[in-house]
Amino acid sequence: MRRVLRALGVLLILTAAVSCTEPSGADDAKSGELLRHAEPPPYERILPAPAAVRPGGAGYRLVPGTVIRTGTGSEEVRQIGERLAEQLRGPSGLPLPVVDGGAGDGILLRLDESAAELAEEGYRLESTAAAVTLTARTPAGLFYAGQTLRQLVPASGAGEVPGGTVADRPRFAYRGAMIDIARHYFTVPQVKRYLDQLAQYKINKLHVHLTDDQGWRLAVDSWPRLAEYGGVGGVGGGPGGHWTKDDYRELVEYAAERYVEVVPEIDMPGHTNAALASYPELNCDGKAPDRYTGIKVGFSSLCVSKEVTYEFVEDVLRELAALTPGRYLHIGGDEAHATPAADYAAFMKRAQEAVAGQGKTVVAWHQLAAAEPAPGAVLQWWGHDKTPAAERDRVAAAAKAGHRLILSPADRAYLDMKYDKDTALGLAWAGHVPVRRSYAWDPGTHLAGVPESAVLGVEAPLWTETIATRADLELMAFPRVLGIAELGWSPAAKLDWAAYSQRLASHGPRLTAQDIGYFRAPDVPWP
Ligand code: NGO
Repeated sequence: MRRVLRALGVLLILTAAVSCTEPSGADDAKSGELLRHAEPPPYERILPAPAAVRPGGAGYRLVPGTVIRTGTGSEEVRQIGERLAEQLRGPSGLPLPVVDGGAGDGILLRLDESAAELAEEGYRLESTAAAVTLTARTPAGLFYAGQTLRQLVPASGAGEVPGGTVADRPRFAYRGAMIDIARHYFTVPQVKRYLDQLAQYKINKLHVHLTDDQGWRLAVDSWPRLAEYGGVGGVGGGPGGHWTKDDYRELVEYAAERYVEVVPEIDMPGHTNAALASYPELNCDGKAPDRYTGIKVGFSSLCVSKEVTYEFVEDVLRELAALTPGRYLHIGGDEAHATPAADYAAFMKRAQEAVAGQGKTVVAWHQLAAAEPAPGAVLQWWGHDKTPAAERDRVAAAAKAGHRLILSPADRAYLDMKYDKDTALGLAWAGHVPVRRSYAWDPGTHLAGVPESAVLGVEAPLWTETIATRADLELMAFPRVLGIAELGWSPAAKLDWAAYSQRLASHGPRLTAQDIGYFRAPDVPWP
């Protein structure tokens, strides 16, 4: 039986090699027909593709006596070991106790701060008959080594970690996903679940869009009506809700344990109807509008000429900064169509000063390039192939002036765009975004005049005008968010649709095993 299986495996490897020679330039529909599933060999299945893999030699067999060794001296390494054990116990069915001893067989976690050849978040994984050794310079690297190991262990049942070596490091420092909890409210447990799903693919930033016209979702002590009144409702008039400060802290802590930094966004000066509805004094005419449950954009604005507006901005950002250990505060700045250009520039100047006053770094949507980005401000590009040249040029000029960019091209990285005409959920203002289209671009060369050195990384935003449940979220995010994770992590030389689509397909059963309701996109050769 085993020989038959092995022969089958060889056959599959051969067909994989053949299918990988297919030109990746073929158009979307056509390639969907051409590719058939050919299970890649284990080290080719790792997603995101590692910088370097060298399969070979005897592998390490997981047995009932296998232990995870975290050495002595670091509580953090111990925690990483405990969490890895939890993640491996389910699929393997083994007890996998975590022990202090550093020497012996088993799964070894080694933090080696002197390993200069390993990058900040990089790691090395070696699997031999004697042990699987994970080595990293930082705890984050060790965590990622563990996530790679998870993918080398069979999806179910004990088995073997095939022999070989992975030497890995990320291409970009910022590998993000965003969730909009303002249009439809999502709870902290729901967001934690998403975060867990993302962290295993080495995503390290979670941007939370906390406020918009339809809802204000975070408690602010100095302006309590924001959440109490402005947090009620949402698109379509559902119940809505908001996070208390403890809820937010809980998410931040949970994220940190998975080496994810939370990037909170308070969208200003537009997208502020929920705040304007909560406090009449924030409106130029002193009258509070009704709460809003539709999905139009660009109609609201804070009152730029009133001093109380800046008291509000400073209070909110001060309280938010105090809750946020991460370095970034995102202040929105998109679609301020109800704010005249000069007012916009004046407002963004003060909002950026308020961020700096809290010792944080500004992130804003790329419209900030039309005003004056403060030194060090990061711009988030959400344009698309048809964005006018003047707007692109402004962003390129900002990059030239030293601003780093997060790339979220709407016609590639937006998870709320429909896959195709048959997708029931989602929007289509940036066109349809099939899985192949969302993957097949290179962040290092995507924007003319923006060299790779100006690219901080990538982010896949999930706007929730049409997304209300965990099932909606998973259907739109998966599998596209995995492609964005690979673009953020893997070296440019490894980006290849034919190989990626086989790799992604091999993750189908793993997603199912985790009960992730992904879209079985027709352009992916699922098994
Ligand atoms: C735009 C808009 C959001 C919408 C989203 C829908 C940005 C940055 N502002 O993206 O308010 O929700 O499109 O796709």
